[in-house]
Amino acid sequence: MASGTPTIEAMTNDWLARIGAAVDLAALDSERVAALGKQGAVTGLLKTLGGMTPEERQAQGPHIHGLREAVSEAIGARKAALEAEDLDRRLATETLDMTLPAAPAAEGSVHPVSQVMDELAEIFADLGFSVATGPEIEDDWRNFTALNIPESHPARAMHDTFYFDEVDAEGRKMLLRTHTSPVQIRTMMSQQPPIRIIAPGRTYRSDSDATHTPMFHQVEGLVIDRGIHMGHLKWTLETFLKAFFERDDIVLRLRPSYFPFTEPSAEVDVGFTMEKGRRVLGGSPNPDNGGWMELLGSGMVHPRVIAACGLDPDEWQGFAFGCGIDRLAMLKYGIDDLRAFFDGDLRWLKHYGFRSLDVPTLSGGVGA
Ligand code: 2U9
Repeated sequence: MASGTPTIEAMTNDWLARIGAAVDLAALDSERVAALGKQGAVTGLLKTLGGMTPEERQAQGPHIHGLREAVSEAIGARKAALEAEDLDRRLATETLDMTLPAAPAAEGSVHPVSQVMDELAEIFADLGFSVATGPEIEDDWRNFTALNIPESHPARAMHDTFYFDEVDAEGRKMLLRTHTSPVQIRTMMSQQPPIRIIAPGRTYRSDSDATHTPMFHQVEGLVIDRGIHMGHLKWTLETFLKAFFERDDIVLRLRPSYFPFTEPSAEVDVGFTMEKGRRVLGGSPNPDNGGWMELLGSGMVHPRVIAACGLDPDEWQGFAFGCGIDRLAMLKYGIDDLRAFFDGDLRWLKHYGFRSLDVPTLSGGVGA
């Protein structure tokens, strides 16, 4: 090595001193770049090995590589020391207030239709009903024939029901269920009475305007037992509606009607009164300050429907009812546009939605 050129040992000492003197991580990184970077001094020295004779390389190589290793190790050790100092300093100076509330995390919200379905399940569970579900694609027999709906009934028409090209074993087109009634048919075919179920879910009809959407949500209820009569039907609906609308002064009116699957059949109206210019369910309706709102359809299950499911109608009777869930949600939560339910507008959900961890409002129960 030429005279005046520092020895490897002197260079090592010099670099170790510089590294030891680095006051923070940024200064240490500057030393790392100055020594080991692409243009660094130690890197430059390593490059000189390429121009040496084999003998020179054998003599100098271990020293130069030793320098590089010593510098690398010193940088690693200084880095760990500086990081530890930094942590000690932060632990000594920073405080953590464990009593502060956690920062709010972004969370989704429960759709009003889902909320109402939860409430329905809870109210009817208190009355001994369980929730039954079934497929949305159904066959003609379960959706129409078993329910005593005649071949000529307008509901079967192509323009009212969504049919598929696929056919069932009898060669009849499969369809999107037009009500949840096939779920009750399936239950009656597979379980022995007594039966107490509600069947909530999506239903489909070829209908679209301000008050109808092609997909809507329905809940139907079915009770099959011995000695069931209209009194059981009225008490059940009254108890349900009082719990759902959280008012004790709900008044019901049963109006004679006609459905193929029930006999006798009744529309169920609920009395409303005007409060601050709005219709509110509950209270004694009089023509000056309220009226009747049609809310449900109901009736005693037709003996032909009971027989179609393989039960003896002389032994088993039952009542059934049906209601639109979207409408229940609109009435309870003051929502006035049906179509907004299905727009998927997050701003709307933020306004009308429910906190995801909310339990249905009626967790106190209605049986007491
Ligand atoms: C079986 C036997 C009887 C279910 C019933 C209604 C009356 C009814 C409508 C209300 C508004 C449908 O959503 S809506 O358009 N439903 O009026 N539904 S009785 O009767 C059944 C169901 C299944 C085996």
